[in-house]
Amino acid sequence: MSTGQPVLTLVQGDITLQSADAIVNAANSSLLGGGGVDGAIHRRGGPAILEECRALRASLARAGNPLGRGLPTGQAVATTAGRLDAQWVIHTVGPVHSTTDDRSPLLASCYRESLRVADELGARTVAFPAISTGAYRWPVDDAARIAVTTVRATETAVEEIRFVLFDGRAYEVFATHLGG
Ligand code: AR6
Repeated sequence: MSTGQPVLTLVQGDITLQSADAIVNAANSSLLGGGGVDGAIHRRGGPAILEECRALRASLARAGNPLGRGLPTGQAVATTAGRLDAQWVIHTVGPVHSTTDDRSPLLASCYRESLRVADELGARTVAFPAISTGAYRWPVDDAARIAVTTVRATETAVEEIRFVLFDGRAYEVFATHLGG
């Protein structure tokens, strides 16, 4: 596996309209869909994604997943991308932000594990949303710092890592961290 430095790029918009080898979903442990990016990916990608998610859940249960509740926080798995302009969706489960315990290693793990899965698949371009910054309430500035420092520190054969931010403020915050 060649491990040059990936190019980090930034786009403001809807991640479901991106063209990439793999699009990362900010999912939840159930893998059965939800709101935010997750809802948008399932809506635009169509039912094939949910079908594979159900099969993955079943195999996680058979494998004796200790939590017995699907995909643990910080891990990642891939499915088809259905009708999205991508080959795969990589589903990862971000941590809910906490003011009492530091869950940043779990957020970093989402980026690292997603890139590990991307490498296994042979993906060259990977689009990430700002994991945990919506329903899971992670402050965007801290989430952007963790995202950027983690992908910079991860060895990967992925050639382009694209951050896709829905709103202008998140875009500006990520731009600051990428520029620094
Ligand atoms: N494209 C790009 N970014 C988006 C899009 C989109 N189409 N839609 C929302 N965002 P969230 P989380 C941004 O809530 O915080 C779901 O119900 C959004 O503005 O999607 O990891 C799951 O099922 C925010 O900045 O993910 C889980 O239960 C960022 O994406 C839970 O929410 C992440 O917001 C996961 O929460």
